[in-house]
Amino acid sequence: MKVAVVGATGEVGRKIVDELSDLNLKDLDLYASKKSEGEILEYNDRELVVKELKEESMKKEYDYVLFSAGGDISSRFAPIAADSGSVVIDNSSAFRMEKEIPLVVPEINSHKLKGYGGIIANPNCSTIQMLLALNNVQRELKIEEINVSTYQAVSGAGNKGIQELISQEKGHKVSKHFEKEIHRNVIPKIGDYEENGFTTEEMKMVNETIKIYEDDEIIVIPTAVRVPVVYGHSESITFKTKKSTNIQLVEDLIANSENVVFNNEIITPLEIENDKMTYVSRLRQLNERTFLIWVMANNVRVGAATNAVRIMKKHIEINGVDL
Ligand code: 11C
Repeated sequence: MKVAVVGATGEVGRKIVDELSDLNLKDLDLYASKKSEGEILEYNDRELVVKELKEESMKKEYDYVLFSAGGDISSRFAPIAADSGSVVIDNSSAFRMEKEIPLVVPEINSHKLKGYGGIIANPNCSTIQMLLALNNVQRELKIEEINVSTYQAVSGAGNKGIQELISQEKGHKVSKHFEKEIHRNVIPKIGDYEENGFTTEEMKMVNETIKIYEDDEIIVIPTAVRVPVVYGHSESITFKTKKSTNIQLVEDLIANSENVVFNNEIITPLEIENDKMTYVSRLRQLNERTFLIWVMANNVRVGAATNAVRIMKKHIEINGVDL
């Protein structure tokens, strides 16, 4: 099987390469921008040399090409790869809301992968962990409304976000990437403002939820906030079910959701630096339809690389691609 990773030297790209280890691919090409050309990345017991991404490189037919190099690179190069016969798994927001492009969290809507070739979109990190946590609740009880506030790590903005926090921790005051100092601070704005006053990050949570759950009626009310954490997005969620229920049933549904750990012990971002599970705790009940939870996951793993590689593995499983 032939696989390529585009954006291999980035924060998510490196994690994708790591997550592909258990497949022990013989044919793995790594691409990045010219400035990373020649960089060496370890893959199992091999050293792979990063190549510069060119249109020609995407004209080779790969079984899978995983993109994590931003929306502009995906918009330009992913269609070339798809037209050349490769299945593309794209981590950017470039194609997510296109009607014919599946937006996939395999534990939730893997049926979208059956018989499908072309571009598959990987959702936004804060959406993925929220929908994984609520997956079984939505299936069994249907959710009327999700009210969510996020506490998002700086790595959501890539390595430059991490570097900005580290440099401010050392006393440098410059804020280049975040519009306010992030060290010892919180910033209640991720992305740009849209006309309705919500940010692009918040509207991703609204629109992607409707598409992934295939539920036009579900209401998502988000506030997205950046916090000075390196890895791990946290979310305070209040949700209202359509059917009346009880706290024990909600706990059972969450605890039995795939790749979700329900645990009322407090687990914090520092403890999940390389973790692939979504953690749910602090379950509380307000009334027979309203519940509160705290959700946490590693944003560059569960929210990006792990989901991308899970899409690829599920696509292989469903469609029987030879390894
Ligand atoms: C953040 N969620 O934490 C963003 C990063 O659409 O894939 C992911 C942006 C995206 O800043």
